[in-house]
Amino acid sequence: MALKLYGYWRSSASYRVRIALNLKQLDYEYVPVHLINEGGEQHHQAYQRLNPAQLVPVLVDDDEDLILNQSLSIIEFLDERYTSGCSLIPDHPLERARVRALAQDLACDMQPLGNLRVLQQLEQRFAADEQAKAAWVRHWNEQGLSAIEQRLQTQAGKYCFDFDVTLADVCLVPQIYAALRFGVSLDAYPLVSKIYHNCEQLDAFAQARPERQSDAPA
Ligand SMILES: N[C@@H](CCC(=O)N[C@@H](CS)C(=O)NCC(=O)O)C(=O)O
Repeated sequence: MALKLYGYWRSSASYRVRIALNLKQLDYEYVPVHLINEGGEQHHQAYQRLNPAQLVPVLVDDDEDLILNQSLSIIEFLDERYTSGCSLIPDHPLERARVRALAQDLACDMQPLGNLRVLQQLEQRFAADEQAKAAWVRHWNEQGLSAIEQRLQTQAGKYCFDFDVTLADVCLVPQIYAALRFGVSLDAYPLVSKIYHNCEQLDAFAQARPERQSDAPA
């Protein structure tokens, strides 16, 4: 098998790539990188050779001499390189731009604020306890989701864009999974909630769920 995904079961960015690989109907080998055990395997020298930024995911394709980080770049690469499965980025320039903008709202503006290394700094440098860290994560998710709910009012259908599943849905589902984990209620975001549940009905999303990965605790 040529494609290898280095990831972690509960990492949102790895979850995005797993969904995309499934939607593109691509076989891949999943290589777990434990973000907590042994000081965090993302910091080990062997992994830093793949990604000096010490973050998952990384996609490796030995056949193509490819080592690629950044989930959005990985997903766009897969979408352009492989015609199998569904297309995750629409053809029309305006639709493409809108899909990318929503994906970036989620993956660039929301997710990094709840990242493990940010929460570790809050704890180590600013004495934040579990409650304070959860409040921090909830705050940024609620602020981000309010904006996303408003945006969806003008464009959503069954999914974030009524035409089909796109990169935006691939980014939405892992963000909601993470938000729910920290106690965010979806009551104030009915469109977000509907789209999350619609995506969850699809096999590609269900198979990518964190609990279903080989490195998830039993
Ligand atoms: N922008 C990157 C973000 C990657 C990222 O934040 N990865 C997290 C897991 S979701 C990570 O590896 N965290 C490890 C750490 O914080 O030490 C992407 O989309 O791939």
